[in-house]
Amino acid sequence: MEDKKVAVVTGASSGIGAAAARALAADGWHVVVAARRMDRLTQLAAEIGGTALELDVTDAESVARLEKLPRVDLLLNNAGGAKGLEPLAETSVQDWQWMFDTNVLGTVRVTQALLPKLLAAPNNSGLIINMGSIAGWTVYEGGSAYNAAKHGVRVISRALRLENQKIRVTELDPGRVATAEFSVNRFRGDTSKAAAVYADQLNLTAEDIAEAVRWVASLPAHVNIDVMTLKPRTQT
Ligand code: 8X3
Repeated sequence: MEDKKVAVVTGASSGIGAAAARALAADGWHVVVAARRMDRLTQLAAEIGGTALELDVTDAESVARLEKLPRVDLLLNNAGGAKGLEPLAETSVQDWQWMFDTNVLGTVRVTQALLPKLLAAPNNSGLIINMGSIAGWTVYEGGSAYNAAKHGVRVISRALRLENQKIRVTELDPGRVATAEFSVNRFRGDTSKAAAVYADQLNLTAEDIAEAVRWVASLPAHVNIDVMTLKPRTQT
């Protein structure tokens, strides 16, 4: 890793995570790309000169392996997602558990594992960027569990910001971003339902969010961007 600054990106095997890893690497960061799918990660790490690390944010033992990284200056808590779009009365507790385990507890586990390294970053330059969502600010039909989980991420971002003034904490809250997997996962593999979410609409791309990550990470250590909401122009 030479003496480059090190960024850890969770959920880096696709979508916003992969795009953010590429953008950070292009800006000179050594990026540790972490996720479950090692085949994709190995390819991405080779492309950007980074390190691939197998990570399941729902598994404490897997997360504990992050503690062995010698240096971490930036953590992008990006792993997460939605499952289902049913009214609350029809949701399954398993889906609630999955959404809380990945989005909320995944963020907590990874943050706890890497906080000591982030606090040790030179000149208080450590930075945590949490991937929130406009779902953390509003509630929509069928979104109860995901909305609750992303509201939870926002509480985590605010608590970390209050409690750790030797590092910076930013939450990015994207609206509609057309990525290959988010809606396919939400609709349990139904690709035509997933495609309909973005059809005939102005959408953001993963690269748009990656550009925000790159910019926030490029700022000097005395600047904290607390929250940034990103939407396509026509999403109000
Ligand atoms: C994803 C955005 O609007 O589908 O976080 O909840 S939305």
